[in-house]
Amino acid sequence: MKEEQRSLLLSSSSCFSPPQGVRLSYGTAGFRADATLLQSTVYRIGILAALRALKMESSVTGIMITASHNKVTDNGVKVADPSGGMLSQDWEPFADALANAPTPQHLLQLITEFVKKEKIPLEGVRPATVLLGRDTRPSGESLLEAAKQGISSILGVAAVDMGIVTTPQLHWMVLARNKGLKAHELDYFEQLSSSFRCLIDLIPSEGRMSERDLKLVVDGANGVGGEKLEVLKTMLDNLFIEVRNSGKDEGVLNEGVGADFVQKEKVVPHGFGSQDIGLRCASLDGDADRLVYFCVPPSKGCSNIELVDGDKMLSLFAIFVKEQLHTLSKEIGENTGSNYQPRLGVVQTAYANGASTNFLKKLQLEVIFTPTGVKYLHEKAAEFDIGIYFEANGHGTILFSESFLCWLEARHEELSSASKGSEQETAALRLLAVSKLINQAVGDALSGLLLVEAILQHMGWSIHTWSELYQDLPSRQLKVKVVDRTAVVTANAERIVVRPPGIQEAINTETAKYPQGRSFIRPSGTEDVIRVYAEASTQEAADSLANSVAILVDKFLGSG
Ligand code: G16
Repeated sequence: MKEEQRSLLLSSSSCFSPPQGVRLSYGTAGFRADATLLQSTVYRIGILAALRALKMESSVTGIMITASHNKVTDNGVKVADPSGGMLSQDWEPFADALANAPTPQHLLQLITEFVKKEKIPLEGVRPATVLLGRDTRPSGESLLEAAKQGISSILGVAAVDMGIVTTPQLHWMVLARNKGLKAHELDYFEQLSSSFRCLIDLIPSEGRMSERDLKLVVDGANGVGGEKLEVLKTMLDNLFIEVRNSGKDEGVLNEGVGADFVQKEKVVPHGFGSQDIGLRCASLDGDADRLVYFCVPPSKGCSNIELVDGDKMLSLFAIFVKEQLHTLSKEIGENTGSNYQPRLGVVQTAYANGASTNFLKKLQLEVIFTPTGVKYLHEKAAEFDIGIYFEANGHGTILFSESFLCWLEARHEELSSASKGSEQETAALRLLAVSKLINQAVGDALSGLLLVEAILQHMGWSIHTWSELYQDLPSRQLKVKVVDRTAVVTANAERIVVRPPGIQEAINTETAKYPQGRSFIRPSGTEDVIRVYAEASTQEAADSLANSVAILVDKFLGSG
């Protein structure tokens, strides 16, 4: 490493000392903590993102300053790889080591060794870029400055501030820039609105919905998603969106609002109530990478909701994609079509409601399980020609492989010259539009929402028809604060606990008491808690099982 580079790193890092007595670790989606603890971590992640951009042939990477669903006083940092996806997992230990290096000298040594090991070309390379974005948290501005300092301490790497954006917008921009495409926010909105329009235009006019059914009320979690949706909705025809909790008024980010609150508590968010009975409603999370739908049923009192979660979005998308693939494979007259059978697969986690997995299997889909965290689900989904992944919390997308898209485009050309307007050509067009609408980099609440809306209009379905695809098993999620959450070690895609010894047997004994009982625990990677999940044949049973397992967690791990 050149002397100029060494002294640049030493002088800039001396302004960012790590917090005393705190060990930060790279969790489910990057680092998260109280915002006051994060200046040095974010500065150091700036260095990491710059090195990653240089390593990957001077490409573009990204940094997003957000703590997503966590409280407003927290913040965090997520890294977008050149693919637009999450940081490659083999760099996570380096991220951990960087965040915890006690002095500038230790930091420099770590970087020098890593650069050598990874053969990162520091000198004489083409310039690389890191795109920066942040959500609406007040602490975001100064943390973004810290990230900029980190990036500019690596020679030859430029930081480009994209301002306040959703997490998926930032990931989308990184992917677009690396593909040599236009990557501004307006390009993102135009791509989403034009592919949505294309899907709507392909619906036969006799199947069109009435104006009332085209209304959607969205809870923006008082965050960036609501703000962006206000812009996007002006570019849409055939959909009337009313945004509430858009962050413009008094409301606090994620407080009694947002997808995480709605999905976990199963109650209406602030600003919703009896006036919404019968309407289709949706909720975004704090950085708009998660989406859930709900409606306020008249019978249960308006604080309870009918939840339509990520599992149901996965099911809806799977039905639609399967239908298009089936149509595409049909023969047309003399044309026997293609023998190519694309592989369609779906990916879930242990949180997936048991009823959803049964439903997907009945559709004869290949269902794969991974641990929680889109980084795991995304990786698995990318192994299919079309891979659909969703966490029950509403985080997910549909991935199309490059080879499948090439085949699809060629097939569409063939069909449009041989049988323009045929159902096969329309199916090909629909799949092409879906691949443009749904974010190929990461789960995206805004693009997911438009795809849900387009499919519901295509099917002529209400939210109730969608919700009734299958009946969810009643479930309950709880959080338990313990002395040390890292004492819990899981296996088999987090479905069993291997440490502390004895706890899995105790969970099994409790679970066996409940018909259709299932329960698991896992340490959260975004909050300092153990998460408990339980499902059973009735809500009372699911609540009781979750409570018993929470007591076991307390007993085995000690309350924190
Ligand atoms: C992040 C991850 C998700 C994960 C969630 C909760 O979401 O991207 O994949 O489901 O955290 O993780 P945990 O249960 O480990 O706390 P977000 O929306 O908070 O960035």
